[in-house]
Amino acid sequence: IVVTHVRGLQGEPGGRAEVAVAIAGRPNVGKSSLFNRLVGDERSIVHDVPGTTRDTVDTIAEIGGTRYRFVDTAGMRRRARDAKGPEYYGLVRSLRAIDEADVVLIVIDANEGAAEQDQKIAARVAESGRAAVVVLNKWDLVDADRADAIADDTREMLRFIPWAPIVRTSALTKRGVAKIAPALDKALASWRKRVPTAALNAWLRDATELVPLGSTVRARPTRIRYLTQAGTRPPTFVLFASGSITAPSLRALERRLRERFGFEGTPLRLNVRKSGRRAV
Ligand SMILES: Nc1nc2c(ncn2[C@@H]2O[C@H](COP(=O)(O)OP(=O)(O)OP(=O)(O)O)[C@@H](O)[C@H]2O)c(=O)[nH]1
Ligand SMILES: [Mg+2]
Repeated sequence: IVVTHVRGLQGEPGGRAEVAVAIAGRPNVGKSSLFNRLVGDERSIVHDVPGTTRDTVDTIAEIGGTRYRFVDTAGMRRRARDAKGPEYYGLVRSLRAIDEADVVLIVIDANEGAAEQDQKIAARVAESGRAAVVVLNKWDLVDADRADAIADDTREMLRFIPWAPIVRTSALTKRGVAKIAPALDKALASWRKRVPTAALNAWLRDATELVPLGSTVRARPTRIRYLTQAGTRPPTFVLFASGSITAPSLRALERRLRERFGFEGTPLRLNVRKSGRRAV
């Protein structure tokens, strides 16, 4: 018996799994323009595939050697229209697309800044554990003296996803658009990354000395005895600790974990398990 071809993950002969991308954001920020810049100009659009559970059509395109499936969001391919108004309808559809995506492109009109709706999108991204890249579009309309303030305001508004890189683009002039695909790829690499247990625990021996874990049990400070990465997409860690760890301490640990291992573009999950001395 000769096997003539191997089916890929998506059921195509020799095909690789596509990366699912959702382009989310408020009405009029430039989602369709960016989408057209990203795939419309590409000679290599592969095909459109109907969503199985939605009345939408996804687009598959190859950019720089990566196959992407753009998950249709409201306002991405067609104009949003609904009795409740495009703002509401767009948000609902964006939230659904986020859950179906691997990575989310959050598009913001740089001239208007991030709004409450963008915070909701960011919160959903963090909650559903998706990778993300933030795009400040219409950068051509931004005066140079406002650039830093706009970047700062965006960070503050999107504090649920401080790990997301921010790319400045103009779909109009095409400036910065070429930086989007590499940023998506980097975020995805972080999202899928696995750090060996030995490397984590070597790091832990130094890190815990620098992060006060706060909580004490009978005046004895909490110790993390052991750390392991239990999963990816997003990277998920299990910490075996002698007691509870305060939220600020956990955030400090996450910061140091990121500094050491570089997880730009992905949320991380840190699960704490209390373990007795003999547990590990
Ligand atoms: N100056 C400038 N205008 C832009 C840019 N990108 C998009 N526009 C304009 O902004 C308007 C909205 O662009 P769209 O791409 O339709 O925005 P959208 O987010 O898809 O909008 P909805 O589908 O309604 O949600 C259009 O008039 C575009 O020409 C940009 O980078 N700079
Ligand atoms: Mg649109």
